[in-house]
Amino acid sequence: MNTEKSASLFSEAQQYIPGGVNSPVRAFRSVGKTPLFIKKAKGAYLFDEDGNRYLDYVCSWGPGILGHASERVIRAVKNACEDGLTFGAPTKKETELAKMITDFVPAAEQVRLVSSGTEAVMSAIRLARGYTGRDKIIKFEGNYHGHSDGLLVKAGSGLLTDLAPASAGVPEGYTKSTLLAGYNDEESVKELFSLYPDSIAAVIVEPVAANMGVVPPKEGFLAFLRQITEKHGTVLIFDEVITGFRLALGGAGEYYGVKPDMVTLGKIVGGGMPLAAYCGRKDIMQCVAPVGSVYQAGTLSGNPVAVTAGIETLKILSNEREVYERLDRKTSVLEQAFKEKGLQVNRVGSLLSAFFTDVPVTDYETAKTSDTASFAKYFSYMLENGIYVAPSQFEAMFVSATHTDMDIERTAQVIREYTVK
Ligand code: KE4
Repeated sequence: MNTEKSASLFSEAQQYIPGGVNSPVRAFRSVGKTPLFIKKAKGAYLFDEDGNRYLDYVCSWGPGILGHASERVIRAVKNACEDGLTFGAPTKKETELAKMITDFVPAAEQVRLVSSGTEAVMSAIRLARGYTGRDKIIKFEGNYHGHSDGLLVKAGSGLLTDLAPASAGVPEGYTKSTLLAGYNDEESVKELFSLYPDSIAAVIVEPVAANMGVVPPKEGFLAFLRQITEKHGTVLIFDEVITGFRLALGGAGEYYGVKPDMVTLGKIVGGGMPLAAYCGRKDIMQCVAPVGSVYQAGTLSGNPVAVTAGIETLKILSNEREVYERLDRKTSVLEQAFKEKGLQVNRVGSLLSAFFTDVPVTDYETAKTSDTASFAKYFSYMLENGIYVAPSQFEAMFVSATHTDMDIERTAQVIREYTVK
């Protein structure tokens, strides 16, 4: 496969952009390869600058549930552009999208639109602290919630308090109020609440972890979090930037039947445009400026073009809800193929990870037993077969509505023919 143009574009990009990319995972460093420069995408396929075609299981890290360049979304976006790109003033479309979110997402009574998942999570955490008057938050090892300072804490083993930052440039003080528990480890959460019974503002969790690879919640784990946060007057935040509108129209909240106090959304909610949201109980959301004392703002928040893409995407998903059953069935075919290779496979709906380890992956510790060198060899094999999966063992595979049964069957065949090295 000729990738010369990507290689030369990559070396040029590195002169002007750190690492040649605008988000680290795109640099293909953990698989030791040169990233492909994508020229265009349509349906389930990406086309790189050398003219190679790839069946895409990254789907832009989740937004692409309808496949790339859905005609209806593109048409609506083109029309919206004709009316102007941004006004910095309220529009009725923002109300329309906010209403759709309150209709579909069980916990959403009010919504604030922002421009990225990081911004949604950063704002939700500030709001939970402002609402409760408390400082501490609990996050889970292996969960990623964007790159706001207080959430970049060094993962360690088991229960940790007084955490060190996981990134340069984050002052010690910024992570002192962040507590770390074990994902699926109820005892570690109980211990933190016994240490700090009245000073934890929020627990934030990926209801299905997808940033250590896909790790589903153990039976009852989410209900346990709901119960212990209720008992302590702590805000429960489901970070559904990945699972929102992915697992079901109502996301993980609907899928598992557990209602948090707040939800953060991104990716699908913007239909692939820079749009995200935080939402939740009205009494909490009413604490946000200009109504309340918790400040949050954004020049391009609720951008009319991005909102148009989001509205059109959610309209399609809400009118064709059988898409979720189809996604579930297609992804189960891939799950079966990976299992035949003896890999550890975690799947929830159209989210899937095959781990190159021989222990079941149920948390960060077990995820870390994966052989990343073996994963890198698999990644190269898939690429040589025209299949584009995430360039990291610790990311998810995403299936879109445009992956045909033939695409899925071909992928399963390629997986079955692979010899794990
Ligand atoms: P963004 O700021 O990247 O829009 O969203 C941050 C975020 C928040 N919460 C969850 C659960 C997330 O998965 C993310 C971002 N996801 C990664 C993929 N694992 C985005 C890809 C990237 O960093 O380039």
